[in-house]
Amino acid sequence: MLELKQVWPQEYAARYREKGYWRGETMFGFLEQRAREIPDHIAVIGGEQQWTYAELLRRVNESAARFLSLGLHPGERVVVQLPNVPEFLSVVFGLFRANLIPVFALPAHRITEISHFVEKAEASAYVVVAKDGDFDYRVLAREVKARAAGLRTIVVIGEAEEFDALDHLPQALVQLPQPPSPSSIAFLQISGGSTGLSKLIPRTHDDYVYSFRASADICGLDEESVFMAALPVAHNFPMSSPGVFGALYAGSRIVMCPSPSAETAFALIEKHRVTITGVVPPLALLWMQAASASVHDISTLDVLLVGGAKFTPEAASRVRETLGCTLQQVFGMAEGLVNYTRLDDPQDIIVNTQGRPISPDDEVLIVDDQGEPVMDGEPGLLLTRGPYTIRGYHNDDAANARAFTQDGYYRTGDIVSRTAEGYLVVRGRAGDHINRAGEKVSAEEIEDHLLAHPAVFDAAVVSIPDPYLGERSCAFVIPRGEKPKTAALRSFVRGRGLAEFKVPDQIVFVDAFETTAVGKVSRKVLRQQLRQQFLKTIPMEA
Ligand code: OOB
Repeated sequence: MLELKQVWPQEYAARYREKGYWRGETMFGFLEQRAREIPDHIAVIGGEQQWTYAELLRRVNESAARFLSLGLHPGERVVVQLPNVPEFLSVVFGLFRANLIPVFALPAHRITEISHFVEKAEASAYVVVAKDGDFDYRVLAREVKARAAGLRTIVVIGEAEEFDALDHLPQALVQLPQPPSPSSIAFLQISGGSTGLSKLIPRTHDDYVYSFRASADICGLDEESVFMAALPVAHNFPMSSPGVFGALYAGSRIVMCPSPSAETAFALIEKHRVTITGVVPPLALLWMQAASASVHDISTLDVLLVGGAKFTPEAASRVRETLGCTLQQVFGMAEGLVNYTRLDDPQDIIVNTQGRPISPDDEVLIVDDQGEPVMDGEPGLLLTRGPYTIRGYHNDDAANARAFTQDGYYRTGDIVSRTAEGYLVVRGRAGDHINRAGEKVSAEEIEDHLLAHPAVFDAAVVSIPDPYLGERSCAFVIPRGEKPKTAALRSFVRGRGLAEFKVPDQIVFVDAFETTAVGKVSRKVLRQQLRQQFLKTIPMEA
């Protein structure tokens, strides 16, 4: 098994400790402490379940013992694919307690993504819920098992069929391990995947706890707050910005929302008197539209975080009047850096910027194509390093060579400008992914799937502005022989076992791609050309 590590140069690590960012807290340690301090406070509500902090801790210890009873050893990796249910917390903190390493998959991921995570992380186990809505994760688990030789165990929450039911595993005899080093890796998060398949992001206890402790503070969470997880909780935004982890750190109450539709979310906001939640821009638009006709009283909501993709100033300016709460923009990434507008910022900053970094020690460089810093107000490429931004991906030398500078800055691929007050405005993106309602889709990954179809000679996937999704994906395809049907091609891609959000929204057949006088153009230039042509000839609603 490859070692998991994340190493900051000595002098940085020393500074981050000295300044009190890294306090030696661990993922399990802070929760245990909270359970000691406020055992009877409600920690999480989901469906019919409601657990206090003491109850959550009891379940965490139980699931730690149960995972170890399977013969899993500290340091082994466990792919976790769970929807927004309270068990997400008992499983994940149970893994932390057992010094096992969760790898966070999204509920939408399918065989292609899951087997990639299992393989890249060398995972020994995979945890799923039996069913979520119509989808049966045990069917997916069977496919994963058949494909991933190294996977020893599949653990199911609920009716397990031939797999191990977490609740039925023995929990008595095992000795739980000593707490891990705070500088060790707590889990693997997944990247948005700008080139090819998602990369694995090793985050340490020290760095991650800092990011959500500080986030909880910036977002005003305390023991009176009720945080609702509306987006899939395995994503970095609802997990830690301030997310469910920030909420637990602050001793708040969590409400697990099974679907982010306005209907479901508003009903839960009313029922549980939710004070703060976070959504992606397309959902914010839907919620704003639904609010006036809704029968639910959502007046307890104080703060709506919006992030994951660009929120237009026009939409941002309507949040207060339509939803009656303060907007907090958040611009973050699973690799680290997170920016927030502050709750007491003037309206102009809240509406027109994507916030400023969490930490005084977040270093932000905005440079031109030559790597020279640009002036305030000018757009440039965002590079960053700091006390919770990674210095490298797991098991991916090629990606590391591309994504990090010699002196350890992460190349975010985002084009931003900085205001005189130090706030960032997202202006665009240099990389070739589609930001589809906050879900990142790699053009290259989808092109590879299209190319596997016998009737596809070549394919280029680009992002197109979309009034609802922010961006949608459009695949330009040169057919080989007879043109395939659009629906057949989309279902072919879906049939390759991909998250639904990656299936091209639109397919345009063309006879050829332009070449330059010199010959073939790069994929990047080709995608740009196709996008420009498309925008010139086809109206946005097409
Ligand atoms: C969040 O994390 P990821 O890893 O799924 O995606 C990161 C990328 C950023 O590099 C940027 O391209 C885009 O998502 N993004 C935004 C944005 N927030 C994220 N683009 C424009 N405006 C924003 N407000 O998406 C994420 C992680 C933590 C907190 C919030 C979002």
